[in-house]
Amino acid sequence: MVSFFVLNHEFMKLKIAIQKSGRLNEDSIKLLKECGIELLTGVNKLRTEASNFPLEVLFLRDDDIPQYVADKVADLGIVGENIVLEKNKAVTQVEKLGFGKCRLSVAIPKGLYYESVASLENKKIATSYPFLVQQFLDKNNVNAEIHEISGSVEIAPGIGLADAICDLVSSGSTLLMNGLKETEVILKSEAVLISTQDLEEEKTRLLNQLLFRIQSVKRAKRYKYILLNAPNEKLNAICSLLPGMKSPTVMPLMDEGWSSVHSVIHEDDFWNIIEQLEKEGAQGILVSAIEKMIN
Ligand code: PRT
Ligand code: ZN
Repeated sequence: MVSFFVLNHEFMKLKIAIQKSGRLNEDSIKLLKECGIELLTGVNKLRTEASNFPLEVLFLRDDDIPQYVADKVADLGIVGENIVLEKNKAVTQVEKLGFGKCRLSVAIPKGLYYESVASLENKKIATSYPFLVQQFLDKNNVNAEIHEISGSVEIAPGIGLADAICDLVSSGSTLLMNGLKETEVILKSEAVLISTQDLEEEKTRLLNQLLFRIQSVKRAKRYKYILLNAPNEKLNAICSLLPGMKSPTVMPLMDEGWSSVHSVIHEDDFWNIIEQLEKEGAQGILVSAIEKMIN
């Protein structure tokens, strides 16, 4: 009995569903790779597994991922928050992943007058997101007719199918090309990791291992490694600009009176700090990407 139990654990794998093809496919695979997970490449286009982590990968259409995860066919999924919220299935959002960023917006023909959400009263809105649009209208006490279409939403006003649209926007060029202007952002979205509710204990342990790696990769992307030379009399001023993870590393150079300073800086402060470092007399400033950052 005991040995069966052990054996069962040994072969337990997490199943993760990712997009088969489309905007999130490459970044999802890249994220797993950055987490040190190597996927076996075979002929099977629907599933594969990792060679060095107990993980099986299912390739699906993004719209189907929340349902598969809710039904526990997959334990985890990587999908846009827009799809998770629209499908409204019983899944848990575990972590935002920092890619696939976009917004779900209402847009109307450029020439039309628009004052506020109330301008949508009694209008016809074409969208692939009927649930989220209805939620938005209800929240704003607006009555409008939702016309659900599955693609090419942006052409709906031009062909007389609707007065307005609600669709995903990233650069805004699709709206521009179709003579539309964005009037309301109803959701800001990015790819998220979702999991089934009540994941069993052993799988939760594996999920936590994966999550630890994902968070280290995400943290590393927000920081840069910086290396510079500083005259010793300026060390205090320069080090106070570079608090680093604990404090900067300072090492003497062969050149008398100079030190080498190593630290990490947050991308938000990057240009500001670089300018101040130069003003304080830092020289030979080198900046590089960090692959993983633990804590
Ligand atoms: O085949 P499958 O069903 O899996 O894929 P799909 O065609 O439904 O989805 P896909 O691959 O287009 O998008 C997958 C996910 O990427 C979406 O659910 C979002 O979470 C995310 N994402 C990020 C986007 C965009 N940016 C985006 N710009 N999804 C779609 N678009 C489209 C938008 O619908 C519009 O047609 O791009 C156009 C607007 O882009 P801009 O740059 O012109 O504003
Ligand atoms: Zn889709």
